[in-house]
Amino acid sequence: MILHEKISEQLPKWRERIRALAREHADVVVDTVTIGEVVGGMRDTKSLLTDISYVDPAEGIRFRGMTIPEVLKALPKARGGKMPMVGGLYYLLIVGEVPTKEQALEVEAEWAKRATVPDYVFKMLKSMPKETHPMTLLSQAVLALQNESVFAHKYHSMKRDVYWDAALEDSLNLTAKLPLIAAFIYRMKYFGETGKPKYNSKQDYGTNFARLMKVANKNEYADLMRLYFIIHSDHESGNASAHATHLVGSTLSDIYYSFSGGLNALAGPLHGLANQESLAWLLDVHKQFSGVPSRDDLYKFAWDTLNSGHVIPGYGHGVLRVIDPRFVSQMEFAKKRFPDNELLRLADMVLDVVPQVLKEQGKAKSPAPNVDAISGTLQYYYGVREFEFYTVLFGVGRALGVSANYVWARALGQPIERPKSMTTKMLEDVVAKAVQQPA
Ligand code: CMX
Repeated sequence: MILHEKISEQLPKWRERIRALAREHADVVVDTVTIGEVVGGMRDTKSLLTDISYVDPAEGIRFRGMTIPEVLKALPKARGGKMPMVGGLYYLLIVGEVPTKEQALEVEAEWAKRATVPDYVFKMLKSMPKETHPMTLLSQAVLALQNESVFAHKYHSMKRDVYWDAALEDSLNLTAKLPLIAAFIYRMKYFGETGKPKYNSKQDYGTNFARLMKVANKNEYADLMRLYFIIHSDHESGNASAHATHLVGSTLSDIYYSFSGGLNALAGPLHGLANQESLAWLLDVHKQFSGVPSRDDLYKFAWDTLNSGHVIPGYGHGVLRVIDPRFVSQMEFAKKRFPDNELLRLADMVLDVVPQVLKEQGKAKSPAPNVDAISGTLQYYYGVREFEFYTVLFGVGRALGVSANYVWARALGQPIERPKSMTTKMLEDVVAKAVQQPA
């Protein structure tokens, strides 16, 4: 299969580059760790290696060196749509080159071949209490699929240098099954439908997902979801869902165990949940003012939110210091398709007002919007209005990036993660010494 061939071709060169770094330059200092990093959640500590994506604070995400606008322009488009095929993005993440249309279609065909979910997974989902959170259901379904892991079954009989091959098999199987599982969870939980979803091999990833979700405007929603899955796929390796997947995988747990761990991280309110909070905030404004308020009223509402001790969801970022290009691409999508929508006009006004309010408050390092400021508005417009489901959509997209990283981590023999801890007393001793002997 095409992804196997491409990795085989590239692997010797990559292995040699990493080995040379470890063999000849292990003592070269990249950065010094500060006490701020030790006590502050390792913020910005340079200690992870990936060539798949990189977040530049002044520019945003680059996938294999390409910005989002470059990716959207360069990747082959889906038939009948304006957005690229998700299969082309997966090829780019894994191979590191822009695929031809045929190569992107080959990945799509691989997914179609593998897109079946064993009955026991659906049975398990159906047996869960009705109120179970959709992220719990998704994580459980992924974990249940561990039973199918090629990597786990072959582990004792394969050599280390082919781990990546089994990892790629699993990753293709997992990513192929996720649209079926996510759409099943949606239709079961909110509409009581439990029929077995079927993938259509004549349709691409985006269209299959839109059809299975039963969204009325299927074609536009398919295009939205292509864009959505692409921009949510990866955000380098330090974010919680990517890092959790990487950490679990570093023990040679297979991608099912690893990604289920990643999903559990994504389910946290500080990570994947902000998209629903952001839409809820917009709807609150809309309700309070019975429509789009005046600029002055919105300004006051934003200040009231801050004064009541809450954050304004969808604004600010841990790394980015500019407007998130993932926000921009979604805003452009919306403005082209439903420019007169009231909620969109409100989101636009928020974009004008909130950064000013955050600047005046002077706390947030970045007052600009992040990806979550708009993604819920788009889902809401197309009729997916069950907020708590939004993180599941994020999860389906995130699988693409973390599984590509998982394959390369096995290919390059990345070791088990084991950072070192210190005690508070040790840190205090370091500080005392530094105070006695200033540099
Ligand atoms: N509204 C109000 N206050 C904000 C803020 C916002 N949107 N963004 C940052 N701040 C505050 C922080 O709470 C912090 O206050 P304290 O010093 O009182 O703790 C201060 O500004 C400094 O924060 P920061 O260094 O700029 O940002 P952090 O790295 O600590 O946090 C983030 C980043 C995203 C959690 C934060 O900006 C935030 O809470 N934003 C709103 C929630 C949100 O949109 N989350 C989605 C993130 C997207 C993603 O995960 O990719």
